[in-house]
Amino acid sequence: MKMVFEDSNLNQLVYNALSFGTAVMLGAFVYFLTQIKSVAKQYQSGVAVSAVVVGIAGYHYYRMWSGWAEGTVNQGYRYADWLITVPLLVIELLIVLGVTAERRKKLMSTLVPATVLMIALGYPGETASSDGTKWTFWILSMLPFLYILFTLSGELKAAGAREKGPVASSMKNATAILLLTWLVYPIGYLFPVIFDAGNEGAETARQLAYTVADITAKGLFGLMILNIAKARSGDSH
Ligand code: RET
Repeated sequence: MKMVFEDSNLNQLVYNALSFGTAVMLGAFVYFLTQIKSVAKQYQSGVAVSAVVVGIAGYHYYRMWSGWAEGTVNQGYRYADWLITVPLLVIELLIVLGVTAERRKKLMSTLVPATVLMIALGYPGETASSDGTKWTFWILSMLPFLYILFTLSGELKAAGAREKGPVASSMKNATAILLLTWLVYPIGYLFPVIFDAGNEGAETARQLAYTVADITAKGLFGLMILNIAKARSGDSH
């Protein structure tokens, strides 16, 4: 194996994390596919979107992992992955939230462009070498980020208040996972700014943080979406 880092332990740690990420995403892909038919018809597309998200991520993790094994780091795969999957995660949530079709359309028309803007503004900062540029794009990207988080957590709270029993509690779980995992990204991004840019420990921490957050935001969140859809399907049968 060629090495990205001089420290072989850190190199191996990131290699293992990317390999683990690939395995979890591909396993989750198969699982979500088997679950589509287990929910009522109007929620099936929500579970299908979960499968698409982890399928796309599995491919990107495979590319990042094999790149790492050859001694290269391509942050482009992460950003390409987020660019596709983050809008999809928002869409899958809106499908199971139980808002009217009209409201859903309206929410999508602002939230989807906001997610694209957030990721697109992050990339130039992620690949920049100067701290000033990194901070500038971080601040710009935080604006759509905060808008998305406030809007989604407001919708989730409102939806949770409309529901009771298992639907309400699975919505609470989904909200917690959403807020906790999404916060990891803007913090992980700053590791090379807070520490020295060439610090291999900080770079390892950033790769691990992104990987754990991706697994949680896509896989575990997908499970929460499935729980909501299942609880809802029980109600309507
Ligand atoms: C960036 C740049 C710095 C500022 C902010 C960011 C936010 C990224 C987010 C990514 C979410 C990814 C998800 C992936 C799912 O699998 C782009 C790091 C705010 C919130 C949910």
